[in-house]
Amino acid sequence: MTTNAHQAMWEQLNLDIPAHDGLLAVLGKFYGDIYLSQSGRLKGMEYLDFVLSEVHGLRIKELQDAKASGRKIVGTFCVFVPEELTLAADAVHVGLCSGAEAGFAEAEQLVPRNTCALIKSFIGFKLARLCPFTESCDLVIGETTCDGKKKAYEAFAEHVPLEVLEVPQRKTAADRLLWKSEVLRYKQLLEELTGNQITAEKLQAAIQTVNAKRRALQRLNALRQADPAPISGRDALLINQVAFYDDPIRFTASINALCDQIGERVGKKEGVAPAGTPRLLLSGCPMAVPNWKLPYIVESSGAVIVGEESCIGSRNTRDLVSEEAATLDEMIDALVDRYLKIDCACFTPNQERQDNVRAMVKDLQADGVIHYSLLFCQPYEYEAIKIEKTLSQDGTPMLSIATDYSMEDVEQLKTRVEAFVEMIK
Ligand code: BJ8
Repeated sequence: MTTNAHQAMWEQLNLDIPAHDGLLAVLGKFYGDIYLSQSGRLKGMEYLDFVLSEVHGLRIKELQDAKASGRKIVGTFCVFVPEELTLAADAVHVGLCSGAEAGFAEAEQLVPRNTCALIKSFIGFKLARLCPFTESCDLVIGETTCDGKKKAYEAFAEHVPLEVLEVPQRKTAADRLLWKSEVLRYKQLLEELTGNQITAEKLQAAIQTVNAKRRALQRLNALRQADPAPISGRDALLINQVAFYDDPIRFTASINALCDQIGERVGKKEGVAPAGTPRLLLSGCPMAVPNWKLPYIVESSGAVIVGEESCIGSRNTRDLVSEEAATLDEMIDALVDRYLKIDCACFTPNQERQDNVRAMVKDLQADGVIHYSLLFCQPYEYEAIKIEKTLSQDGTPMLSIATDYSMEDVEQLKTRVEAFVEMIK
C-alpha cells in the first residue's frame, strides 16, 4: 500500500507521516488476523480486501483527482445526511466515522474523557493528522443527534469547514417541517459549495444510484436468512463499512456480483459454518472501520452473525427513497420521508426500533441478539434495556455489551459471549 506516490499525496495532505505509517501497519496486521485468516471466503470478497487495502491510497487518489477536476468532497458522520443530494450536486459523499483508538489524548483536549469512542476517534484522527478523508473534505456535515455529537461539533468547527444539520428528536408534523427545511438548507449549501444547481433530472439520477446501492445491500441481507450462513458477519460488516467510502456505482456492481456467488452457495447449501451453528443478530451503535473487535469475538466463540441492526448495517439500507416523484419538490418530500424513517436511538419515542429488531430476529432466524453500546452512549444504553424486555416477550435471549475501542476487555468479553453462545446451544 505504501508507494512513493501515496507517500507524496499524504505529505501534501499534511498527514503526520510516521504516525500514519504506524497506523497502517497496525491496521494491516489487524485485518490479516481478523479477515484474511477466515476460511471459505467468497471470491467476491477480494474486491473488498482490495478496497480496504487501498482505503488511504487509491481511494484518496480518486478523491484528489475528483478535486482536481473541480468536484467537491463532503464528509459526514451520520446516515441522516442525504447522500442523494450530495451526488445530485456532483460532489463526492464520504463517511468520516472512525473506529480506532487514535489521537484520543488530543481529542480529550476538546471533549470530556467520558465521551463515546466514536466521537473521540473522529476528533482524534483530525487532531493527530491521521485521516486523509477528513483532510480531503471541502465541507463536513455534522448533525444534532446525540448530545455528545452536538457539543463535539461546537469544538470541532474550529478545525474543519463544518455545517450542522438540525435533526429533530421526534417525528411529529412540526418535526417533519423542521427536517424538510434542513434538507432544503443542505441542498442550498451544496449548490453554493459546488456552483451546481440541483435539478429534478440530477436528483432523480442520484436517487436511483443510492437506491441501487441500498438494494444490493438489502439483497445481501436477504441471502443471510439461509442456514448454513453463506457469509460471515465480519465480511458483511466490512461490506457495509466500505459502502461509506467507495464509489457508489462501482460498489453496487461489486456487491451484486458477490450476491450472485452467495446465491450459488445458498443453492448448494454451503456456508461459512455448519447448519445449526448459533445465529446472532448484532444490534446497536455503528461499528466504523476498523472496529471489528466484537464481531471477531462472537465468531470465534462458536456463533455466526447473521445481521447488523445498526447504521453501518440495516438502519442505513432498510428504506429506499420513492422513485415515483416527478418534480423536484416531490423528490425532496420523498427524501424527507425516507430519512425520517431512520430509527436512531436519539428519537423519542422510538417504537420503530423495537419493532425492527424483532422483525430482523424473525426474518434472519436469529437465535439471540447481542446488543452493543459504546461506553458513554446514553441513547443506545437506554434502549438496550427496552429491547431486552421486548425480545424477552418472544423468548429471544439478549446479551447487552457496553465497550469501547480498546483491547483491554477482550478476554472478559470473550468469556461473556462464550457463556451466552453456550446457553443458546
Ligand atoms: S443515525 S446512530 S449515525 S447519530 S455512539 S456518537 S449516538 S454517543 S453514532 Fe449515529 Fe446518526 Fe444515530 Fe446512526 Fe452519540 Fe452514541 Fe456516540 Fe453515536
